[in-house]
Amino acid sequence: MAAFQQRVFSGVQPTGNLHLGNYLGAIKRFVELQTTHDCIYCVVDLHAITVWQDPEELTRSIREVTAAFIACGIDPKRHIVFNQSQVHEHAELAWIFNCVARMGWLNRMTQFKEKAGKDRENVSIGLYAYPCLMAADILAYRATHVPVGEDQKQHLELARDIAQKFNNDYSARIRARGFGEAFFPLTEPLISGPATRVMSLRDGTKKMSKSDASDYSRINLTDVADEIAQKIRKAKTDPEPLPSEEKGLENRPEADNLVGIYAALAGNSRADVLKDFGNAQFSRFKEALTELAVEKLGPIGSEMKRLVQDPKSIDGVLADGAARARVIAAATMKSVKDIVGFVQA
Ligand code: AQP
Repeated sequence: MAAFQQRVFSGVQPTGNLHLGNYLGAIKRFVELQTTHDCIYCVVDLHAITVWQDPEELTRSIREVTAAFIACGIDPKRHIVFNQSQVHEHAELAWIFNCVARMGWLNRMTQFKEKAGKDRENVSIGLYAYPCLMAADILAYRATHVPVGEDQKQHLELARDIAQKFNNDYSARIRARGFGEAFFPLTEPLISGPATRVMSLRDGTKKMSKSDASDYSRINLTDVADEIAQKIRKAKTDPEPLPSEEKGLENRPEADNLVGIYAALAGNSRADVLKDFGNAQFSRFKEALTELAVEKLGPIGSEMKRLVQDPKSIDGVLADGAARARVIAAATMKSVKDIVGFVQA
């Protein structure tokens, strides 16, 4: 494959309370990648409206996700932070990808099946076409790496399929314009660490998610210490003490989840956690987990609350990021239109 400039892209939907899963599976990784890569982090508001969003709540949520990025340690001056709808190239490229992707590919997407459920006839076309927009988000910047939670793995594979088909379909024109064998990179997903899939605190077999009806299923980034303590205290467990080796977590989804959360917050592995807590009762482990979670998340929540008090300054960050993102996306789009054969001024 042709050599592409190493670039990281990822996005978070402004669809409600950000939780520990979003933090450990995605945003914490975004922060770490800043030292090694040029990064573009996007508040994906076009994705959000694939299901109904109250407009005022959406505005609030866009600012809150931006505040979370900054509070977690993303530097919007060195890297790019913006909301998707300010860069129209995302939607434009998504249309071209709608024409590249095949129905059969989208029919296999499990997230659509889960979200649409039995009500398929009644969900938006946007929800179905969501993965094509996601591919456009990434490929508008010809990004080489995308940090995401495990739930997004299938969508990333689809983005690679779209890139590959575009590269093949237009190979002669791509080569003739000096791009070598491939105009789009086959983006690598970055899914690693002990918390790529954080599970609900009420049910260790279900993903922790913004849309779960029970607030006790998740720890929100803006929860105060008492709320964190209460949720961890009430978290579902089994009657056995913790095992002293990782193998002992098999078939114990709740124990596995809490140990994984501890490891990710502490920056070590499940094996390290079990070295310290093997044979401990859950009551002792939950106390330690609460202390660690409050220590790590408390400052983030306070900083988010401080930042959202100043919406003008958040909007300024988004406008500045969008202007810089637009330069890259516009250049990609110009080449794409030329490759596809559109006449342009
Ligand atoms: N439980 C999770 N564990 C690890 N990573 C997770 N992510 C989400 N949930 C978990 C990762 O967070 C990033 C942003 O997610 P998103 O907001 O774009 O969309 P989502 O996956 O739809 O989030 P939710 O909370 O699961 O929303 P609903 O309830 O609508 O389904 C992504 O990288 C995602 O992998």
